[in-house]
Parts: sequence; C-alpha cells; structure tokens
Amino acid sequence: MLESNRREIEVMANLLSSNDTQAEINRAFFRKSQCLAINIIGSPGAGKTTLLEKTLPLLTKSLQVGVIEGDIFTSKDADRIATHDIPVIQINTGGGCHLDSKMVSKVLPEFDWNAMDLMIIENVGNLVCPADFDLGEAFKVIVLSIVEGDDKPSKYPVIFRNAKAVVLNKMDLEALTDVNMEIMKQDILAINPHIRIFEVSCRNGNGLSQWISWLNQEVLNFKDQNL
Ligand SMILES: Nc1nc2c(ncn2[C@@H]2O[C@H](COP(=O)(O)OP(=O)(O)O)[C@@H](O)[C@H]2O)c(=O)[nH]1
Ligand SMILES: [Mg+2]
Repeated sequence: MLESNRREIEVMANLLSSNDTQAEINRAFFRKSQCLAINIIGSPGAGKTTLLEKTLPLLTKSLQVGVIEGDIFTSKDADRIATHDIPVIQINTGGGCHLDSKMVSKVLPEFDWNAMDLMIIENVGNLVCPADFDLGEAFKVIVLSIVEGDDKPSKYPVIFRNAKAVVLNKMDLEALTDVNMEIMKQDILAINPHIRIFEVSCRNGNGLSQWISWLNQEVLNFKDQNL
C-alpha cells in the first residue's frame, strides 16, 4: 500500500474514533435527559425538511420537540422550522458534507432540556457521508424520494444497513415515474430485514399518520427503557 494511502486511512480512523467518543457522551446526555434523539438522513431535495414540517404540528400536541438543522451554508431550513414555533438551532458545516458529534455537542446547551421529549437532527443533504458519523442519536431515519429511482438502496447500502426506518417520500409522483416500488422495498429489506418502511406523500399527506404514530411510540418506548 502507498505510504500516502496508509496515512489517509489512519487519519480517517482517528477521526471516526474521536467522533465515536463524543457520540457516546452525547448519547448519555440524551438518555439522562429522557429525550429520544433521531438523525434524519437523505439526499438534497428528498423532502427531509418538508417531512419535519408535516410531522411537527401533529407530534407537538403531546410532545416537546426540538430540532437541530444541519446545512452547508444557509439557515433556510431552520427558518422554515422556526415558523412552527419549535426551538431550532442551525449548524452550518461551512462546506462539510455531514454533521459530526462535536458539532452537535456544541449546540446542546442552547436548548431547554427540562421537558424535551424528542430531538430531531436533520443532517446535511447526503446519502453517503452521514452514514459513518454517529451523532449520539438513538437511531437513524432515511428519507428517500422515490423519484430518485429504485436502484438507490442497492447503490447506497451502508446507510440502509444502519437505519431503523426509511420514509419513502413523494408517493404522489409514483405514476409519473418508472420507479418499481416492489423492487425498491425488496432491495431495502434484503439489506436490512428489520428496517421499518413508510410510504408517504408530504404533498397530499398519505401515509403520514402511520409514520407519526410510529415515532410517537418510539418516544414512549425510549422513555420506558431509560427510566
Ligand atoms: N411532489 C412532492 N414534492 C415534495 C414532497 N415532499 C417534499 N416535496 C418537495 O421537494 C422539494 C424539496 O423538499 P425539502 O423538504 O426542502 O427537501 P430536503 O432537502 O430533503 O430537506 C420541495 O420543493 C418540496 O416541496 C412530496 O411528498 N411530493
Ligand atoms: Mg432540508
């Protein structure tokens, strides 16, 4: 192996190990705060922020929710969430293609943790890099727009292997595309047989109630397990 390649691999391994150490500290903090933290991952435009906008008004009837918005440069997504009267903090990575556990730990003091039930972290739009960076979340959720094609799960298996649920969004556009939903779902389950699959349209609202009741139940389960 070339010396330069070996050094690159070592640097990456050190980076991931220092990320994992901070992620465990974050995880312990979320546990102590009795707050379920989830990491939402998907390509740019998959509908991550729209899913939050549709989910938050229904969730917050019973739960206190906070949002951390990851973005490369702007605060556009955080501005959208703030209109729902939800505490939201923006992290700009300044070019970085994923959030890491240190970035998340730095903004945690900005929230009131007394009654926080759910912290939703929207990662930077990317289906590859965020898969490797644990933020201390309880689990990852993928948002995949079906318009992106049924080959995407098999092309990006790592993230599907590491996630607890996948929201297949933009179902209202199914008839306008050549996507084969059976192939897409079979491929996802071949990578991860335990993953929960939700087929939704954030545009017409179909399928959202199943996703929201599942998420509500996950918050309750988390609290029960961390009493
Ligand atoms: N047709 C359709 N468009 C959607 C749906 N969900 C989101 N969009 C649109 O997709 C675009 C990107 O959404 P956004 O939530 O900003 O994606 P993000 O980059 O993953 O956060 C916006 O124009 C949304 O209005 C959906 O279910 N159906
Ligand atoms: Mg977004």
